[in-house]
Amino acid sequence: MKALAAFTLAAAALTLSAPASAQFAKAEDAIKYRQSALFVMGQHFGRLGAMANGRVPFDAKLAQDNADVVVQMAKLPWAGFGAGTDKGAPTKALPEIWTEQAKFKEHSDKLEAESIKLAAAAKTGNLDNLKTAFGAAAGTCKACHDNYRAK
Ligand code: ASC
Repeated sequence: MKALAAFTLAAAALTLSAPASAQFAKAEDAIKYRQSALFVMGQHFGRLGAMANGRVPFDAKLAQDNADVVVQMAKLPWAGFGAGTDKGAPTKALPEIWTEQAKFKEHSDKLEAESIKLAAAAKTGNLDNLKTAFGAAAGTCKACHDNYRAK
């Protein structure tokens, strides 16, 4: 019984820490990983943007599904910005990411928080709620890009 409890706890800890402990064989892999995560997030975020901006009809179920993916994807890129990953593959990541780590983390935390609000807004099934939350989340994308991504 004790062993089972210990095993369950260990398994839970492993699951919870998985995104943050992603390990990479080389800098190139970390760079590809973060770019891939951001790309997938952008695709799903873009689908929400199309609804928020009236380019495609609002579909509450689709909005929910896409926002849920954004919430999960928003957790992933940051593990790919570890020490020594400023070069190793083509990247627009600016050196300030590594010299201003606390500030960079504030930006990523903000994105994660706004993504959660976006998913909550999508769940209401109300387009105006989605528009408001989409605008706030897009603002966090832009703020980070303005500061930490080369033009
Ligand atoms: C997107 C996307 C971004 C953000 C940004 C918001 O859909 O891919 O990077 O929105 O353009 O300003």
